[in-house]
Amino acid sequence: MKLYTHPLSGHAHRATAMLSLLNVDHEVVLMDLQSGAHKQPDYLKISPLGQVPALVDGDLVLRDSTSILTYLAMEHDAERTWLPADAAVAAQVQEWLTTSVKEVFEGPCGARISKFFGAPIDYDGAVEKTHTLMNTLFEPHLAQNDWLVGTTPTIADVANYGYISAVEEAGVSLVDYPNVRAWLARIEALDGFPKIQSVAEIMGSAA
Ligand SMILES: N[C@@H](CCC(=O)N[C@@H](CS)C(=O)NCC(=O)O)C(=O)O
Repeated sequence: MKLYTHPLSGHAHRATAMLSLLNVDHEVVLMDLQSGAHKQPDYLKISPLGQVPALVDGDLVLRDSTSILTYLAMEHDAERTWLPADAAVAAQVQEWLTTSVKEVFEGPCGARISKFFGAPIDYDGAVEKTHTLMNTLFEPHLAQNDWLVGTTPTIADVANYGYISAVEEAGVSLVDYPNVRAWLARIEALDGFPKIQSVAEIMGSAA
């Protein structure tokens, strides 16, 4: 299978992390976002919105990070611990996947792309949304639980990790959220888990 990706993308990091955690053999296609490779006709056949990540496995084409997580967990985890089959647990995982694409996208991801990539997003608003999200949802939940769902890591943790982990680089302190920081460290300690790279590291190494 082929993963179309870019190291600056927290969305793509979800797919990269899952492939690594499950030790799935794959080819990496690095998309040059700066030159607009993701908007070229060939790539738009794979991802009509011109976004990374995308995963191509035979005839299957997936253009969305959380769908890639679902596919990999169902297809490459014989134990089904990353996406348990139990209806209630699977629904709880879905709840957190939706949080990752809505509230985490608007808060932590918004702060990052506003600060570093000039996205037309209100930076202060994204910072405020991040603190609200940490105070109302993540910190209280993680004060009672080691993982977002159940007692072992799932794709819910993988989906939410990247942009929250990267938010301090975007100027939003997590100092008031010790349980969130402990959860991030637990994820990073998982066998095979690749930490998300900082913007400074990637821009530095690209220079
Ligand atoms: N729903 C998609 C969104 C992916 C996404 O927004 N990717 C960004 C990079 S983080 C992108 O490719 N942006 C380029 C664009 O939208 O033009 C997913 O979850 O994979």
